[in-house]
Formats: sequence, structure tokens, C-alpha cells
Amino acid sequence: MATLKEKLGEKIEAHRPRTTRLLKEYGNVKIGEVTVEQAIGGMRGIKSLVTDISYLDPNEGIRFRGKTIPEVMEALPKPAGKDYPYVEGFWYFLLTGDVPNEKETLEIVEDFKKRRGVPQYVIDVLRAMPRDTHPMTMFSAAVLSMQRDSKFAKFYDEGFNKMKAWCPMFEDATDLIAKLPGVAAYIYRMKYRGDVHIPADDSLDLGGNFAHMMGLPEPYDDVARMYFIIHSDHESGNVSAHATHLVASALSDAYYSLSAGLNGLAGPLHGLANQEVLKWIQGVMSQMDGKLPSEEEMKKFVWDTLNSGQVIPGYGHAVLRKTDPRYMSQREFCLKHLPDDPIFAFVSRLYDVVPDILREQGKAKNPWPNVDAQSGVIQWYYGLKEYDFYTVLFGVGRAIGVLANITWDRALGYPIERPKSLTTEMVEEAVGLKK
Ligand code: CMX
Repeated sequence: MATLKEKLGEKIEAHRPRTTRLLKEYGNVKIGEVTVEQAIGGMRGIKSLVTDISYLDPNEGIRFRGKTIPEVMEALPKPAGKDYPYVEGFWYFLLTGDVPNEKETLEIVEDFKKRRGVPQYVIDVLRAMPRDTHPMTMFSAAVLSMQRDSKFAKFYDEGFNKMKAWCPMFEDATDLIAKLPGVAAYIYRMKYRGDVHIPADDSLDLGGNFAHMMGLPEPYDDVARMYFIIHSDHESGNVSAHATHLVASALSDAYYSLSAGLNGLAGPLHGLANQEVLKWIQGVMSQMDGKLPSEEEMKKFVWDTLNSGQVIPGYGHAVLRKTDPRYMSQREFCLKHLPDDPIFAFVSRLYDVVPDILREQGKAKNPWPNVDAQSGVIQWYYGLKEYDFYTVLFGVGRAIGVLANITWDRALGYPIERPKSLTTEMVEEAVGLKK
């Protein structure tokens, strides 16, 4: 039976003529237009990226390789007695578009075990940083420090071959995904658990071993599997995916590229919103002495936040126009496993009041919750209460999607990115304000 790399090679060979044909025969066909609002306003909706890994429909939400989140969770092989699939099988699925069988999945599980050791020099880099450094800074620095081991960089130095460039990219991507949970767990235990570390357990898959190294009991292993899968990819235009893709387009390797993407994820309007949600809720809880606010009281907290010029973290989205299915899958998890949790009750009350308030305020195009509105509740419930670590968890998951994407970028020979900028005067001339 073909290994994942062989299978991916076959998929790439079959796909390349499609991209080549589109470029050669239809390169001049228009697939969209750019307005002034888009050029000045963050490029919303400009169709200028192509990926087959995931697609985000504004009303339906994300599909990975054509499957919704519930379909993915249903289709992929799961460890015995667990509710959520192996992350390793999901990696196979994102790369190839095929659902792996049990044997194919377990091959990846074993491959990841061989790759997952975190080099001592990465530990040294982390330990040299001031202990109060934000964990996302540590995480990104650890990824960047591993660049010295890049197989792609070595391949480039030894004579670059465009058709084969995806192979070392795939190797770097696989090494990174296998190592990231151990890096994240090291940062967590060093910062928040008395610098006492737990060695990897060779009997466990990625999700199980992550829970083990974090020191969090079952069912945190399933939480980790669910969390990493749902956060993996959100098509290519979001900041972390686009930054990773952009940096990779300069033939930078996976380490440089992912580190750049993680730096974007660390922004409060993007992945850091998950820590902001919990921080905001804790603030409300302490003002209420732990009591659940009534709807009227909650409305006042929300309006106070808006009136002070802040956004409501966990609400709104640049593409989505309905409740995020990643929010819903986590909500379903909460309803099943922690229906009486007080923070879940807060999050549910927010869901009752925020959309109407944002509509009344009339600014946000999407008044509905996104993935970050719900994720901290689950982490807190299972003992991970240091909310400035939450974006690192998002980063471990996001790496899976963006690394699958840049492997395919190399396979299809996507060129260096270089959009064109104009001056304000040129735009004024284009709209007829100036001659
Ligand atoms: N609370 C208050 N105001 C909001 C808002 C929210 N949750 N969401 C959007 N708005 C405001 C915007 O700040 C903007 O205001 P100005 O006109 O004064 O600049 C206006 O509504 C229009 O924004 P938009 O077109 O609806 O949204 P954008 O595409 O510009 O931004 C996003 C999208 C996610 C950055 C924004 O909704 C936001 O800031 N949300 C809160 C932060 C958050 O949850 N981020 C996580 C998103 C998911 C992820 O990437 O992890």
C-alpha cells in the first residue's frame, strides 16, 4: 500500500495539469473585480487565492476537502473508545482529500512518533526568554529556531528542482506538526506548572500524548483532537493562512512561513480573541461576584464594552454571515459534557443578547459568534485556566491547515506573491475626483 508521501505524489501529478491548463488557456478570464472599498478596506472578498484544502461559505461555514465539520468527525478513524478522530488521519485527509482507513492512519501515528522529539536547542531558546514572555511569542520563536533543521532550505542550497520542491516541504511540514504539541506542552509546563515536565508516552497518538504531556486527564485527549481539527484551516485569506502562504511564496521554508503565520494569529482581532473572550467574561463574573447576569445586566455589560470603543471578542467575522459551525460544534460538546458549567452559562447568555445588540449598533456586518466565543470555556473546564495560552492551542491546530496549503503551493509551483499598490491620487483619478 502506498505511503502518504507516495499517495500525495500521485495526487499532485494528477492535479498539476488542471492548474497549468487554467493558467495557459484561461489566464485572461476575469473571476472578479476590485472596488475602491476593497483596495482600501482590507481586500475583503477579492478572489485572488486558490486552494482545495478548505472552502468557507459565508452562510454555511467551513468545509474541509468538501466535508462539513460533523461529516469529517464521522468519516475519519478514531482511537478505540474515543469520540473524535486521530489528528494524524485528518492530516492525511487534508493533504490528499481521501479519507484514510485505519491502517493508513496508524502509519501516520507511528511516523509522527518518530518525528516528535523537541530538540534540546529549542528548549534552550525557550528557557533563555524572560518567563513572563507571552506564550505565543515563545511558540513562534521556537518554530523559527527550528529553521536550522529545514530540509527544504537544504534542498534549495543543494540545487533547487521545482517539480520536486514539494517533497522537502512535506517533510518539514510533517516534522513541524509532529513536534508542535511537545513544544506547546513544554511552554505550558515551564510557565504555569512549576517547570515540571512530563515525558512523551510512546503508546499515545498526537491528541492523547498532548493531553498527557500537558498533565490534563481524559477526556482532554478528545478535547485536543476536536480543537486541533476544527481550528486547522479556514480557507486562505485569513491573516494566519495568508501570512504563511505569502512568506512561503518567496521560497521561504515551512519554519519561516509558519512562524510568520503564528505572529498574525497572535493579533487580538484574529486568534488572540479566544483569550480576550475569557478575560472579558472573567471581568464580568468578578463584577457580578460570580452570579450569572440577567439578560438586562448582560446587555449593559455588552453596551459598556462597545461604548468604551472596544469590540465584543468572539463575535463578527470578515467572511461568515451566520453562526460559525466551529462555535456550534464546541457548543454541542459543552451541552453534552458540561451543560451546568457557570462559564458556559455566561457564554450562552452572551449568545442570547449580543447578536441583537450588534444589529442595533449597526456596524458589524456579522453579529453572530465565531470560533473564539466558545473555545475558552472548554479549556477552562478541563483545567487549562491560563487563558493567555489559548492562542497557542489555536496555533497547533492552525499549523495543520496552513502547512498542508504550503505543501500544495510548492507542488503547484505557485509564484512569489506581489499584488500592486496605487497612490491615493491614482485612486482619486480612477473615480473621477481628479484629472
Ligand atoms: N464588536 C464590535 N464591533 C464590531 C465587531 C464586534 N465583535 N465586529 C465588527 N465590528 C465593527 C468593526 O470594528 C467595524 O467598525 P468600524 O467601522 O468602526 O471600523 C465595523 O463593525 C465593520 O466591521 P466588519 O466589516 O463587520 O468586520 P471586519 O471584517 O472588518 O472584521 C473581525 C472582522 C473578526 C476582525 C471583527 O468582527 C472583530 O473585530 N471581531 C471581534 C474580534 C474577534 O472575535 N476576532 C476573531 C475572529 C475569528 C478568528 O480569526 O479567530
